[in-house]
Amino acid sequence: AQDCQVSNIQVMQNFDRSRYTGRWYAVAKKDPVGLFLLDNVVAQFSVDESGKMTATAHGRVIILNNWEMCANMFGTFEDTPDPAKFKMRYWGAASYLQSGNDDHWVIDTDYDNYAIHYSCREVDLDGTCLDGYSFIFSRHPTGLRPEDQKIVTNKKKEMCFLGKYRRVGHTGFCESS
Ligand code: AZE
Repeated sequence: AQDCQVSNIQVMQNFDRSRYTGRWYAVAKKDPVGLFLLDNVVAQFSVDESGKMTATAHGRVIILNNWEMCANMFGTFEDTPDPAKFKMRYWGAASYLQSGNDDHWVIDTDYDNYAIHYSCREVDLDGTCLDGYSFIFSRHPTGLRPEDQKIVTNKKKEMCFLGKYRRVGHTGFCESS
């Protein structure tokens, strides 16, 4: 569907959370309104003994008075009837970082190379997304394989986010913390 209705966006079929575990490097992102992770974004997904999905993430942020730091974040995921759609409660290791409860949808992944994430924070009256964010993840810090780029471009269109992404650089800024 390309009518930009949030409710019509297709997500990953038969999402397998255990195959999704491990490290993912953000290679591109579409920002929401307000403060957000700037770059050096790496996420690590786990599945605990009870089968619940959890994650940690870090990324460079600039908060308040131009204070640049590495945000260490945590997320827990609440299941929904759709195995690829979650509610993510998230918070920072430090209280002055952001916390919230966002949708967390896995749009597509091959588990071994790429993953496409989508979150709409605010659905407009016409059913389109008014404020949302999205990450394109890769298993490889060097970026997406050329063969995965076409898939990603198509999904960006389906999410109505095409042209709204920025590349996410990895400079090692968050590697020491
Ligand atoms: C995500 C991967 C799974 C775990 C988490 C993620 C999101 C984190 C944020 C963090 C924002 C922090 C800010 C700090 C000032 C989707 C990357 C927790 C949205 C803005």
